[in-house]
Amino acid sequence: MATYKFPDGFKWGSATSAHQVEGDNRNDWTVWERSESRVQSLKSKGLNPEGFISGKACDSYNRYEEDFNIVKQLNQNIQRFSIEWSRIEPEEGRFDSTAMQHYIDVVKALRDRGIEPMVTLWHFTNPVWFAKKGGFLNKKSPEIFTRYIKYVVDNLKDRVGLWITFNEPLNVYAGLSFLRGEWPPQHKSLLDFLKVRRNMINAHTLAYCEIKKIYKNRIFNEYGQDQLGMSHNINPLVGIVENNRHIVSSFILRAAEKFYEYFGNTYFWRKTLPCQDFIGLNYYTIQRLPGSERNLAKQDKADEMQWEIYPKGIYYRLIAVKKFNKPIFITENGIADSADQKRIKFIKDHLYWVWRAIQDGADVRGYLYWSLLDNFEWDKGFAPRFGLVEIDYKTPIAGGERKIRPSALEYAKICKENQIEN
Ligand code: IFM
Repeated sequence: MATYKFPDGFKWGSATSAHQVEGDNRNDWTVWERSESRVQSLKSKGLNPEGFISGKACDSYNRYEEDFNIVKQLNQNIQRFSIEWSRIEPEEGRFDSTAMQHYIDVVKALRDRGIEPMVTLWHFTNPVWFAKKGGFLNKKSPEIFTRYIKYVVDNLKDRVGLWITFNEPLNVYAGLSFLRGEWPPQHKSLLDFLKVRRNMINAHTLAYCEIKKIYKNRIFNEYGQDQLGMSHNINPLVGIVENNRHIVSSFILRAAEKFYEYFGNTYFWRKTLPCQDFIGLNYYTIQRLPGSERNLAKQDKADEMQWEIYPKGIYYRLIAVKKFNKPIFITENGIADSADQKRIKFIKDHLYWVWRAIQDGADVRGYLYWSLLDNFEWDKGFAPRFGLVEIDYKTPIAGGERKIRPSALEYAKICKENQIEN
């Protein structure tokens, strides 16, 4: 068995998002979850709509201290969570100081436990008033979003040093909501998909400039100025990740691959890189074009999502972004595995490739497993279990009983020893 040591100061943690764990939110998702069309569509597939309504979720809005005690117990020293815009600005232009105080307390609770907060400012959900104005289709959305960002950052500037403006804005949110029409507002239009992407990029750029003004070059983390980034989902196409060992043979498919890469990644980097102090990467699986499928062995499939497990993909992506010379965080990587049989191997195999990328020059500063807790997995409801901590939703206590999974204890050992054995 070999040992792979990570650089001193490497951050080890996990991540959550507000809508997925907090409970009792009131945003465009909660409206959609209960809408007649959504309920009917689930029923027509023989599914019980109750399992697809976020409701109390994990009740982390009230139980965050208990959750952070677990984080501490698991030897993690960084925790990524998100702020729910609809709580902070429940009506347009009205900021709720009680909600803000809540998040100040959340950050304090992390700091008190010696855990670095990484704060996401937007993770898929919008206030209802903003959604009614068209959300990120609205030309003014960059200004509207930045007004919210300024309020939050101003309140947390002395306590938080690592910010993420948007989680997976282009490939996941814009794609699922405006191209495939699967997520709210289920608005399917190529043109509007492109507009949403452009507005989100503009919103990030504007927010970046404003946050820089608020910080005025003061430093609130150990990374100096590296304080603001985005989390980009990088599901690569397999032909590309396998370093030009093209599995797809036809010219058209190769062209499609190039187009996918440009649209999914190159365009994003080109537009946003100057306004990212660090790069946040979310990596789960790969995509395959017709012609590059293979018969997956059982162990190569993630149980609940049917996502192919492809650990080396994280290496290819890290090497691909190394040229940008920016610090990198793996802001998400995880597996839905209720039986907890594949999770620790999944983590170790991915960490091995992260380690290899570091040896080959990628400046990776931390790894955050998705997710700390089982939670509300968007349109898939509560069934997929990504958590290091199992939530038993059946117990009468709101937000369910927390049960630390065996893989979490093994991951805790890695966090403590700053190394993996594989
Ligand atoms: O649960 C999501 C998260 O909200 C964003 N990244 C992918 C995760 C798993 O699907």
